[in-house]
Amino acid sequence: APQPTKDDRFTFGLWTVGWQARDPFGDATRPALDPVESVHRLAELGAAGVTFHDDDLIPFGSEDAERAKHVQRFTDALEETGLVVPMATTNLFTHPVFKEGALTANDRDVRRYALRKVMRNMDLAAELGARTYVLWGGREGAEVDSAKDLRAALDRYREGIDTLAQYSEDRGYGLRFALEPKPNEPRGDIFLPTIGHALAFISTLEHADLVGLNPEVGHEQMANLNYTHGIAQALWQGKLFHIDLNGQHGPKFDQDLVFGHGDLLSAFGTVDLLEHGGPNGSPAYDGPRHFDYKPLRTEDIDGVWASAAANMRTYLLLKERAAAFRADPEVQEALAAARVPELAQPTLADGETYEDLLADRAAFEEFDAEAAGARPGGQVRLSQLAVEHLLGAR
Ligand code: 3MF
Ligand code: MG
Ligand code: MG
Ligand code: MG
Repeated sequence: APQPTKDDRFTFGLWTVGWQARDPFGDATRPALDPVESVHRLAELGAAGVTFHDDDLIPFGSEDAERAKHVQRFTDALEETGLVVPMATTNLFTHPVFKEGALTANDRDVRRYALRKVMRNMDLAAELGARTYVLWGGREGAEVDSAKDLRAALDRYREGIDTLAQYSEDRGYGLRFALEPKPNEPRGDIFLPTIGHALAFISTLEHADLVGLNPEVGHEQMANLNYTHGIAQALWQGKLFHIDLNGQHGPKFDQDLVFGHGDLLSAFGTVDLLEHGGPNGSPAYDGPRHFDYKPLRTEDIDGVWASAAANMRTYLLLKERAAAFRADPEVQEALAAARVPELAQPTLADGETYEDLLADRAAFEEFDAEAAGARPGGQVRLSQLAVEHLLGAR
């Protein structure tokens, strides 16, 4: 079985393994985890890095001296293990101050406080060498449509993100920002609910070049969307800055299952895209493979580490299966039979104009639509080949 190493670039949020399994109906089932222990355990398991919200590392409201101690212990652990921090983010959702929003709160004082909270953690992120800063707007939204000026909310969202990007540039932090779409939970409706909404929003920013996406498997599936298609468009637009891998069983609450423990065939498609979706079958994405999952509430602390390992093992198994799928001559033949490679050919020939197309009688007047409509699709054969590779039957 494949063993994860730092070369695989697997990363975990401190809040994932550190989740105490408090949910809206029940108390914590596990004790708090020391971030320093998480760093050591994740390193032993083969992870390359960790990510964090400010409050995962430094409890909300800590005094400066206390804050420095937390940072020092964490930095020591990173040094001891060689783990890196490629991404950091801000908790703009737990404290009651953010109950009505953060960057888009009606209350201007709250918006100014939220910006300061992000900027302070950007300072730390830059100090720790992070390249990406994630913004998940969990409280940016509403339950009551009339309680929010929706156009003003988008103005303020844009203002907030442009201000943060300007801060990073002026301070020389060189951070890239990754917006994380989610349709709902905790708000009834969250702004920028899907990859598509976020991409459209980014195009309006002053610092559009510095802002991309951190799409999460479960979030897109909660909106009944195809995650692989979503990240494919983000890649196509050069906007897949980071990724939150996990598992989800369709549109319901945010499950944050282990990667592959939800829609497995979709996870296969995602890994196939990430690892083989680039030019000539090269990887399409070169950032960290980041897991944003929650160890099930039923698990004890040993189960936490087992579930962390499961994410990486499942990814590597899917990577093996995707490589075997791509290398299988029968798959290559089935792809050709389904005319998959033909889609890369431009519809108009080099130099051809629409006038030439209008003059091409073979394209229309003499085209046999009945015959073309009767050509075999070959799609089920490809689907079955993928299933058989996934099952290890080939
Ligand atoms: C919630 C999430 C968030 C974000 C996190 C990272 C708490 O559904 O996915 O996790 O991923 O804020 O930036
Ligand atoms: Mg999530
Ligand atoms: Mg989730
Ligand atoms: Mg996430």
